[in-house]
Order: sequence, then structure tokens, then C-alpha cells
Amino acid sequence: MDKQTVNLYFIMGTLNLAGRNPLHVLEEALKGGVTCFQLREKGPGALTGKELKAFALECQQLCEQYSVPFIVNDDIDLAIEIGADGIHIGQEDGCVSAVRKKVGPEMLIGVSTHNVAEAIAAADAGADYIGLGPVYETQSKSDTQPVIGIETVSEVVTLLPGLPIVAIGGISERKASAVIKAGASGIAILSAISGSENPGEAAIRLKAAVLLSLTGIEM
Ligand code: TZP
Ligand code: MG
Repeated sequence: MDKQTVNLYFIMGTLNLAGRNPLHVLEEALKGGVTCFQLREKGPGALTGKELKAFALECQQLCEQYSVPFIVNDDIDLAIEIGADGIHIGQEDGCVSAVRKKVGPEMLIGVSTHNVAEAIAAADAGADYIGLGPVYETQSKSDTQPVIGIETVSEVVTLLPGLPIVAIGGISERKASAVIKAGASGIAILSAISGSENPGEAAIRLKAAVLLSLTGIEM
């Protein structure tokens, strides 16, 4: 997997959108330049079963339209059934090799990691990319591990130079550059896009912050 694919990795479900239409938010974000999308449908009132599948198919279609990989969080069976581009798993969701056996050789596998040991284990097991965090405090996930800071990002990047590493947790336009300068390939975002008054504009600004930081030019 190309490191550029995770430059601006958007994560969304149907909840916590302040009443906005999820597909509208997703399309605005795609227009704004997100490079990867993960459907993460979690929490009280989350879609399940047929409704979840129908919503996933609509998200997938939009992603296809914008040539952006469509990744499903957790639900391996759904990912296989609809032919998602990838599956994203956490530390509690089984090992990468078992998931690989189930999904076959083509589907991308991403793994959430919180420290150097988990990152190395995921890479050794064949993850295509890793999520690393929470880098900063976040309101978007209640059961997060302690904040890891950008030092851990630098450490992991140094140890795994070839792997796309996407930093997650509390990342805003203002904080994006520190994370990229620490060596992350990209930023994974929930609230800074879906909680924004204007998700498209937020995506444009976040993308610009990432791309500028990747050039190494100081403004
Ligand atoms: N995993 C670690 S932090 C987090 C997840 C899913 C939530 C990040 O959300 P936000 O709103 O970008 O801080
Ligand atoms: Mg999970």
C-alpha cells in the first residue's frame, strides 16, 4: 500500500454528525480531498444488519466515484460480502494472519496500535498499514488507551520506515504538521471533519496542512 493513500484518512459512521446527512458529509469530505475512508459504525443506535449493509454499499459507491479506498471497521464478514477495499481491526479483533486467511490476498488490512510493541507485531504479521494513537486527547472514543504523543510516532516511524503509518486521535488542522513532521504518512480524522460546520472545507484545509508539512517547507 502506498503511503499517500493514508495522507488524509477519514473515519465516519452515522452517529455524532450533529443531525447532518452522513452521505452528504462523506461526499463533501471526498470532494475536499480525503485519500481513504473507513466506515466505523459504532455505539448506541448504530446501524446493523441489512441497514448497515445498505449504508455501507452507498458509502462504497461514493468512494468508488472519487477513487478513494473504502475500508470497513471490524466487520470482516461485511467487508467480504460487499467486496470492500480493506478491513480495519483493533487489538481485540483477532490476529492479522487469521484475518488474512479469511479475506484473501487482495484486501488491505489495517490495525489499530497504541505503542511500539503493537506496531511491530502488526507489521510483522503483515498489516498493510497501521493506525497509531491516540496521539492527542480525543472526545470521539471513550475507551481509548492513554495519549501517546508525537514521540511515540517518531519512534515507530523510525523502526518501521516502509510501512504507511497513520496517526489518530485529537488531530486538528493546527496539530497536523507536528504529526507529519514526526514522520507519520498521514492523519486519521473523525471530529475535525464530521463535526465541522463545513466538512468539505475542513478536509481541504487538513489536506493542505498535511501536504505542506510533507514538503518540509516551513511557513
Ligand atoms: N482510535 C483512537 S483515537 C480515535 C479512534 C477511533 C478517535 C479519533 O477521533 P478524533 O475526533 O479525530 O479525535
Ligand atoms: Mg475493532
